[in-house]
Amino acid sequence: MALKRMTAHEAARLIKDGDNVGFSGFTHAGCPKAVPRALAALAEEEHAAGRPFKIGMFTGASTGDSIDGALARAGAVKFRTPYQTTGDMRAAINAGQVEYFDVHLSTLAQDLRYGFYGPVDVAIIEACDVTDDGQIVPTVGVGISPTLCRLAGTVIVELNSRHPRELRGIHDLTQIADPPNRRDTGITGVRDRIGKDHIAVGPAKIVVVEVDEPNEGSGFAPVDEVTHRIGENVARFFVAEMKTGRIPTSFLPIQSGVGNIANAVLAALAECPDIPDLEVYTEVIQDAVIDMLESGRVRFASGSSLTVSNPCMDRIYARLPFFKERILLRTTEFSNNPEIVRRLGIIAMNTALEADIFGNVNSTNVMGSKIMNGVGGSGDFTRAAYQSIFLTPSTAKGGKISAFVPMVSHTDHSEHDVKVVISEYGVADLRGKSPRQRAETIIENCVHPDYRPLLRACLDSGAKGHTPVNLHTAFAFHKAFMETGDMHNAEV
Ligand code: 0RQ
Repeated sequence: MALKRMTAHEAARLIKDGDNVGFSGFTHAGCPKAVPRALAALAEEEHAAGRPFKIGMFTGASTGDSIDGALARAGAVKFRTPYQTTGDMRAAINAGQVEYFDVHLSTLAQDLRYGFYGPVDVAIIEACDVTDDGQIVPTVGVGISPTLCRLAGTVIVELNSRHPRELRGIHDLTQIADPPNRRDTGITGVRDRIGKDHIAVGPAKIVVVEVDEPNEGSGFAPVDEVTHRIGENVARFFVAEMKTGRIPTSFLPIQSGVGNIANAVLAALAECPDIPDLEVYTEVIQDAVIDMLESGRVRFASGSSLTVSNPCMDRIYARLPFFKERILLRTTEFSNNPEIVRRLGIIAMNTALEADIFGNVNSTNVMGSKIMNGVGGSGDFTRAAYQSIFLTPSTAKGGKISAFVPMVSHTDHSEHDVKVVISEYGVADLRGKSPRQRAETIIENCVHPDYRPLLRACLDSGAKGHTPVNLHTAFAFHKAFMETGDMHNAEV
C-alpha cells in the first residue's frame, strides 16, 4: 500500500493544541524544517483567531531555527526538553513563557518510554528515504527518533531530497530494552553495530511530506588566541599523561563537547605529533573531526549527529563511501550511554560556563538563573568517563566575568566528578587533592591573573572545616557583576 502524502501545511494541521510533538535530529543536524515552520504559522493563525495553540516539545538536543526559533517566536510552546541553543527559545524560557526542564540527553528516550513526561502524540522525522513497508532512514542527526516513532500515534516523515538515499548504512538504530528486561548493550568498541540501518514503523501511521531544504549549519568561529592556547594545554596534558602511563600510548576514545572551544581543541590535538591517531566516541561530530578523518588523524568516529557547517556537509556527500566506512550515527541512548562510556574508558572534554575553586562546574545557568543551553550530554559523559576534563577561557565578556568564582551559582557537575580543569593559562589536575589543594591548584594554574588575589582572599578567609568556603563572600563575584557589571569589583 502506498504511503499517505501531504503538503507541509496539511501535515501541520494533524497537530492539535496541547499535543506533545517529538522532533527528529540532534543539534541542527537531522531536524525537520518545513513542517515545523508550517506548524508555527498555524499557531500564529490560531492565535490571531483568538484560539489557544501550544505544543509540548521533545527533541534529541538543540535544533535549528525552523523548530526552536520559529515555534518560540510564534508563542507555540507550552514546555520543552532537553538541550536548546536558539536565541528566541532561550529568551522565551528565561521570560517564563516556556516551561523548560533540562535532562541528561541519554535518559530522555527511556524517560519517554517510562511515561514520565506524558504521551508523544506526533513525531516529525527528517529522512533521506522511506519505503512503502515503513522503513524510515534518518538523515544526519539521530537523537531519540526510534523512540519517538515507536510512541507517536502519527509519524510525519519530512523526506528531504538534499540528503542522498545512500546515507542508508551510516546509522545503527535500535532501542534499549527497559527494566526489568534490560541487558548489557553489547557495545565493546567504537565501531560496534547492534541495530538496523532504518527505523521500522507501521506504514498506516506514516504521512510523507516531500521537501528540498538546506541544512541550518552555520559553521564555527575561527580559532582565536585563547582557544588555541586551551587546545595546546590539552594536547600537552595528554602527552604528559601518556608518558606517565596514565593514558595508554594507543590512547582511548575521546568525547568532545559542542561549540567553538571543542572544535579548536580537536584541531590542536590533530597538530600534536606525539598524540596517536584517535578514535572518537561522542555525540556531536563537528567539522574538526571531519578534517581529521580526511587527514587520517581520526580513524573512526561514532556519534549521534554530523553537526557540521554546510560546506563541510557538501564535502562529506562528495566522498560518501569514504565517510560511511569511518562514521557511525547512533541514537543518543547509545552515543551517550554511561555504561558504554565507562566500559570504553572515554576521555571526556566539555566546556564550562563557570567553575568554582573547589572544582564544581556550572554548564547551564548564567548568574545562577538564566539558562544558556542546557546540560546536554556533558553529565552523561562526565560522571562515567575514564578522565573528565572541563575547558573554559579564564574570563568572559571582555574580562568582566571570571570563569572561576568562589562558589558556582548553579551546579551541573560536582567536585566528585570533575577531574581536570583547563584554561588558556594552564591545567589544574584535581585528582587526589583535598578541597583546599584543589582551590590552590585552580587559582595558581587556571585563573586569570587579575582575579587571583580576589580568589586567594576568599580561600584564606574560608571556614576552618574540610572545605574552606566563606559563605559571606561565596557569591561576591556574581553580586559585583549584577550590581556593577564587573566582577573585578567583588568585595571579598
Ligand atoms: O557568549 O555568545 O554572547 O559571546 O557564553 O561561550 O566561550 O563561546 O563557549 O560556545 O563552547 O559554550 C558552556 C555554553 C559554552 C556550552 C557552553 C558566554 C560567552 C558566550 C558561549 P556570547 P563560549 P561555547 C555535549 C556537551 C553544556 C552542554 C555540554 C554548553 C557564550 O559548551 O552549552 O557541555 N555546554 N554539552 O561570553 C556569563 C559566564 C560565561 C558566559 C561564557 N561565566 N557567565 N556568560 N559565557 N562564560 C554537546 C551536547 O550536549 C549537544
